[in-house]
Amino acid sequence: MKKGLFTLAWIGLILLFGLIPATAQQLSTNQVNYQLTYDVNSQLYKVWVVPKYATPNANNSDTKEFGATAQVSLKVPKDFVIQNITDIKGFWEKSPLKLGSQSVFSSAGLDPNYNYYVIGKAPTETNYGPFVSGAPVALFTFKGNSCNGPVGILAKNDPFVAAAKNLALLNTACSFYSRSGQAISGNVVPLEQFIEKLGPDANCNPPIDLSLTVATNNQQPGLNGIITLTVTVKNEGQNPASGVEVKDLLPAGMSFQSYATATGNYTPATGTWTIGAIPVGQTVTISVIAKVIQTGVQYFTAQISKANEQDVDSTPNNNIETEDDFGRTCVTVPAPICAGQIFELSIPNGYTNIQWYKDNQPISGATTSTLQVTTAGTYRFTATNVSCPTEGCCSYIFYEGDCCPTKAVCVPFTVVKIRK
Ligand SMILES: [Ca+2]
Ligand SMILES: [Ca+2]
Repeated sequence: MKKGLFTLAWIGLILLFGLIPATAQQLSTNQVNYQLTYDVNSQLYKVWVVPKYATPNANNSDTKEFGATAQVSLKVPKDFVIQNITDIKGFWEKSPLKLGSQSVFSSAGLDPNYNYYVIGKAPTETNYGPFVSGAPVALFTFKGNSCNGPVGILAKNDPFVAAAKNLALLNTACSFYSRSGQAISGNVVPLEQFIEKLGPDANCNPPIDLSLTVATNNQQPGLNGIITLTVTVKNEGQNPASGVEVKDLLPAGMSFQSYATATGNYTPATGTWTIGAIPVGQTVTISVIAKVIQTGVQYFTAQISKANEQDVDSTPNNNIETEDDFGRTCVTVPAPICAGQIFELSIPNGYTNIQWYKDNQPISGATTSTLQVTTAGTYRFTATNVSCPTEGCCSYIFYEGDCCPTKAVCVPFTVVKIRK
C-alpha cells in the first residue's frame, strides 16, 4: 500500500514536470553532458548543460537551442536537503522528493550514505540560447541545508537508476531533449541526448593546499644583533583558503622589536599571525624584527595553526616538521669558552645515525645525542633519518673567551730612585 501510494505520487510529479518516454533509449548524435559546480563564496550549487555540438546544425537551423523535456538527477549525502532551487533557463521543479530511503528501495542494496533528487523541467519549450560545443549553459542553482560532503549529477550507470526503474517504476536517469537532438523528419521516437555526468562532484568544502616557509636575513648576527625573520604562506592548491592563522613564537633568546605585513595582524605575546583568506596562487608574508639576546643557537619555528578547509597534505598545529605547513630557521651567536669549562650540546630524542663534527671533521666516537665541548671550534651534527628542516641546522660556534677574572687585583709596586 505504501509503495503504491508513493509510486502514484511520483508519477503525478513526472506528468507535471515532463513525460520521459519510456522507450527513448536511442541516443542522438547531438549529445550533452550535465555538470554540477559549487561556489564557495555564494554557497550556491549550479547545474549546467554542456553540449557537444553547436547551433545552428542540420537538425536545428536556429542560432539558439530550444528544448522541452529535461531531467536532472542528483546523488547527495543522506542528510543533505536541497533548498532554494532557482531557475536560470527553463522552469524546474522547486520541491523535489528526496528518494532512496523509502521502503520500496530497501531490497536494492543501495549505499545508505546517499539519497537522490530527481528534478524535472516543465515541458514547455525553453530557449537555452546559442549552444557552442564544450561551453556550459547554466540551467538552475540550488543551496544545501549544510555541508555534508560532495554532491554529484547522478551517473547513468548508478545502481539507483536501475533500482528505481525495477522497484518503483520511476525513470530517474538524467535526460535532455532538444530540437538539435531530433532528426527533422522520419523519427517519431525522441532521441535521448544526455550521455553522462561531466567533471568531479561538487564539494562544498573543497580541499586546500597551504605551504609555509621561514627564512632569516642573517644567520650569524652577533650578540644583540637585529635580524628579520620572514614567514611566507602560499596557497598552492586549487581552491581558496579561509580562516588561516599561523603561530610563530620567538624563542627566549630573541626579543621582539616590530613586525610588518600587508595581510592580517600579528600578536607578539601569543605569536599569532591572523591572516584570513588566501586566494588560489597567492602568497602572503610577514617580517618579524627581533634582537638576538643570547649566545648559542636560537631556533625560530612557524606553522599553520588554523584554516577552515582541510589541507590535502598537512594538518594545522600538529608540530610535524616534515609537513609542508611547518618551517624553521636558526641563528647562531658564537659563545666564549674558557679553559676548564665544559658545555654539553644535545639534540632531541628520536634521531639515529648521529655523527658530531668539529670544524667540519667528524669527531671519533661522537655518535650519541649529546656532545661535551671543552675547546673552541664550530660544532654541528648529522643524523641520517631526519634531514635538517628548511634552511639547515645552525652550527654551534665557541671561541676562546677572554678568560681573565673580571675582579681587578691590586698589585703593589715600588719606586726606586737610581740616579741622583
Ligand atoms: Ca599543505
Ligand atoms: Ca602541520
